Parts: sequence; structure tokens; C-alpha cells
Amino acid sequence: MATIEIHVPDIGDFDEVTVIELMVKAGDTVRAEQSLITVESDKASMEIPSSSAGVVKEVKVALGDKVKQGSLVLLLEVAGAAPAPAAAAVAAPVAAPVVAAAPAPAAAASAVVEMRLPDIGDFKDVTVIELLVKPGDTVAAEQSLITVESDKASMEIPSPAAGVVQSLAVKLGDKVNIGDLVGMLLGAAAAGAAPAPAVAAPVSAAPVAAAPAPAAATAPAPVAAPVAASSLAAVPAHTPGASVLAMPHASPSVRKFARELGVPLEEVKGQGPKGRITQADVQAFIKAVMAGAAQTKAQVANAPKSAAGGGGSELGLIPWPKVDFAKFGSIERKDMSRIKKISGANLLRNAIMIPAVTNHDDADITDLEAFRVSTNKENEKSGIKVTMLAFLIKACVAALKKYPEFNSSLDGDAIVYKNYWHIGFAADTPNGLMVPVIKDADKKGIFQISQEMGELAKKARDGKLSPAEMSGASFTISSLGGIGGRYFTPIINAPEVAILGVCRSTMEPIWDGKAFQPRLMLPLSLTWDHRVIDGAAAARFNVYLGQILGDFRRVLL
Ligand code: CAO
Repeated sequence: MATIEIHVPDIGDFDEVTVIELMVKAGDTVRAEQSLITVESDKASMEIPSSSAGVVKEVKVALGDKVKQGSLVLLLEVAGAAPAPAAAAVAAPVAAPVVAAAPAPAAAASAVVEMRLPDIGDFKDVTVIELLVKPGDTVAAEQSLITVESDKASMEIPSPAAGVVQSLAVKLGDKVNIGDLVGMLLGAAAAGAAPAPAVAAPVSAAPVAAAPAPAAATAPAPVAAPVAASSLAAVPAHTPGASVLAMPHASPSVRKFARELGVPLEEVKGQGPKGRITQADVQAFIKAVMAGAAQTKAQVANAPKSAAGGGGSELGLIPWPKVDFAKFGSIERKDMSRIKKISGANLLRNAIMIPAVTNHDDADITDLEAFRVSTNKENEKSGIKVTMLAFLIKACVAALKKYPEFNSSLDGDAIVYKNYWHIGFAADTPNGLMVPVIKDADKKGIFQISQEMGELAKKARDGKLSPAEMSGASFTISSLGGIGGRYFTPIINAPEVAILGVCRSTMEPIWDGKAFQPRLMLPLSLTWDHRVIDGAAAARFNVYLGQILGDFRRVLL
């Protein structure tokens, strides 16, 4: 066993390149010519291959490192090699796309320049996979014109001069070779640009033929056998199975574009040849994310995970405070019930997403309560207890019919008006809040509603409500009347657009124009969605509701 050093070979006209991918790790067995790392300049991505078969002893570079020709990549244990000190294995040079304008007489103010494929190394019949400019585009000298790809490299071919692209001589899928015409450029002040034909003189970075590397002097010759240029040049960075950190199949400029916009390239689906990710793919990905049609993995990971909501980061808020409560005294931790988790997430969404306003008002229910009490006395034997809530449901149906926008839902830019009046009522249960629904409340009498409500409330408390019994509400009432309180601000039960909160009625002195009279006043709190309902409509709704509760005969008017 001998240990040899694998160095970055001659990578052509690039001073420093960045390590963007580690394709092997310590302990990996590699074949000769197997790619070890990928490096990237602003114009090309290249894989650096192993000069020998062996086992990786130690990787000497890390992601993000800047390396250049001669930089140590890794130590490789080579079987059967002559014992020797660490040998410098130098791979053959990489051809780099370098273009120079042909020497020419002093250029006119503008001259037509032929843009030709420079010496791109030991590649034959590379495929045009991207057209980065189109006729009419103004380009800077060295700006990339097209991307070509071999089975191992992707390279951007730069413009020999600044100017305006007159025409392109290649199209996607074309096979091109050194010297082939890429297009014509009207070179504005292209110093040195010939009137025509100014051929981009190919400047090859280095010999591409496999030749014994100079540094092999320190090593036994066979070990340092050079690698064919074709196997070590720029690579689209995809050798399935060889990569420990999978890289998406994209050109350097697309990678740069994605990096600048923070797009996770590995999540972009490439629509180009062989699944290559193009700039258009990155743009389509961004559009989909912005439109909410797609989510990045990071977005999914940051999405709210608990009923109480996420950490706040998804809204750009500071994180939820993390407190060690035990520091301040004894505590007991209990998981939230399933219902609380579900309703919590819904309430959070509704509280955040709906521009909600609450109007408070009072209804004089003195006569109604007297009627309710006497009705219950008269019907004691029926076993059905008429509740204030049943009257409230009927009164709300009348108000919803008069103001139909309260019985609607938002659907995009449209308002959906419902021709049914299904009224939900909040029920307090040991497991949390539930909202059973009285269907077709407009068609039912007070006795039937009272009876149904009693049954549904019992089912809710027993955890026996079916999904059907909790769906379809067009408006909801939340009554805390049996408990107490004055007013509150209920949260709308989306996709409904309004909710009525009711608190405990109290006897109050009400001025009748001549004297204060004792009247039973019911506090009402109407929360409404300001996208659908205006404040004036909400005030009218409450006033009308109060009038009906004050005198139910008004329903007949
Ligand atoms: N003013 C004064 N008394 C009222 C009243 C009001 N607005 N509403 C009810 N009461 C009285 C009832 O008359 C009854 O008195 P009696 O026992 O003397 O007859 C008592 O309070 C108990 O009523 P109730 O609350 O049990 O019955 P209900 O029909 O009013 O309500 C139900 C039924 C299921 C809505 C209720 O039990 C409940 O769960 N309320 C809580 C709803 C809730 O949690 N809302 C908050 C949602 S937001 O978190």
C-alpha cells in the first residue's frame, strides 16, 4: 500500500475555483478516473478525477474552499504500488473555454465579428444545451453566449467582444466543435475586432493529451499516470451514485442565478435535455412558490406544527418565547386534546387572515324572556325546555335574510350568497370547543330548535358529534349567556363572514323618555369580515336584531 496525493490538475485559464461538491469521503474505494470533487468557476463546472484506483484516506478540501492548479485534493491509498513517499499524482489539464478576438487592424466604430467556438479542450461534438442570448441582445465582452455540454463538462462560451448580437448560428441540440460559428456580433468599439471574419482565436489552456505529468518526477511513473482530459474536465456534476452530496444538473450560470435568488436547486425539476435545470426552470419554480402552488422544503419545515401555531417565523415575527416555567414554581405538562389542536389551528388562521371588526350592542329582551319563562311553564310536561339561544337563532335567521351578505362566504374575488340558513352554535365541551349546526333553522320552530340544540349539545359533550352535524353552517352564534360576562370579541368561523357573541343578560335602568325603567338587556357582540361587510351594515344588522329580540312580531313585517 502506498499513499499518493491527488492534486488539482491544470484547469486552464482559471486562477481559483471553488469546491462545490465532494463526491467521495474517507474510506471510499474509487476507480481510476472516478470523479472526486467538483469545482466551479463563473464559467464552468469541472470534476476532478482520481488518477488511480484506490481507497480515499483523507479528503483535504472542504466545500467552499478555493483551489487552484496543484492544490492537494486528497490522499489515496493505492494497492500494489511501489512503496514510495507520497506521490504527486497530477492529472491532465482541463480545457477551459477561452476566447480571444483575432488580431485585426484597428476596428471601425462598429464591426461585424464572427463568434466561433474556441478551443474547449479534448471535446468533440459537444451539444448546445442553452442559448443565453438572442439576436438584438447587447452583450459585454466575455459575457456567456451559449452553454455547451459533453458527457463530462458543461461550459459557457463567452463573447469575444462587447456588442450587439446580430444572429446566432446555432440552435439548441446542435453538435458543435472548435471553430464552429456561434453567431455574428456587431461589435461596438470592439477594440481589436476585425471587420470580418474575426475568428475567436482558440486559446487552449494546456495540452489536452495525456502526458506524463511533470510533478510525477517525485513519484513512480505508473502511479502518476495522467488521466485523459475528457474525464476530468468540466462536468455537469452528475455522476449518479458517485456523489455523496448530490448536485443538480445545471450550468454554472444557472447555479449562480439560483444561488443569488436563494433557490434550492436540488428542489427544481429540470425540463432541459437529460433533466438539466435551465434558467426558465428556476424562474418557473420561483413563480410557483410565489403563487403558493409549491413550497420549498424549508417552507414546509417551518410551517406551523402545533395547534397553537408555529414559532412565528413564517410571519416574520420574532420567535415564541421559550420559558423554563419550572424555574418559577411547580408545573404540570399535559398534551392538548385533539379537538383543541384542530380548533386552535383554525382559530389562529381565522384570527390572522380575516380583517375582523366587532360591534357591540344591547337588545331589550324583557318581554321575550317573560314569554320564554311562561312558555316553559306551560310546556313543562313536554320535557322540552325553550332556550334563549333558540330565540336568538330564529332572530338571526330573520336578520340574515334582511342582510344576506352576513350569510355569505368569500371565494376569491366572488361573494357566495347562500339560500340556506344553517346556524352553528358554539358548545363548550370537556374536550374543547365544538360547533354543532342546526340545519335549515328558517324552517324550524322554537321547540324543534330547542330540542335539537339540546341533543346536539349533549352529543358534543359526549364526543359523539358526526362531521355532518358540524358542517355546513352559514352563520354562528357563540353564547356565554349561561356563564356570565358582558361583551367579547368572537373569532369568525371561516369561511363564514360573521359571528354573533352573546353574553349574560342583566336588568338595567333604561330611560324611556320620562323615567328609568328596569329592562332585561342582552349584550350582543357581532364580529364581521370587513372584506365583505361594511361597518354601517353591521350596525344595521345589530339594530334590526335588537328590534326583533325586543318584539318578535317585527319578523312578520
Ligand atoms: N342571559 C342570561 N341567562 C342565560 C343566557 C343569557 N344570555 N343564556 C342562557 N342563560 C341561562 C339559561 O336560561 C339557563 O338558566 P336556567 O338553568 O335557569 O334555565 C342557564 O343560563 C344555562 O344555560 P345554558 O348555557 O346551559 O344553555 P344555553 O341554551 O344558553 O346554551 C350551549 C347551550 C350549548 C350553547 C351552552 O351550554 C354552551 O356550551 N355555552 C358555551 C359556548 C361557548 O363556549 N362559547 C365560547 C366560544 S368562544 O371560545
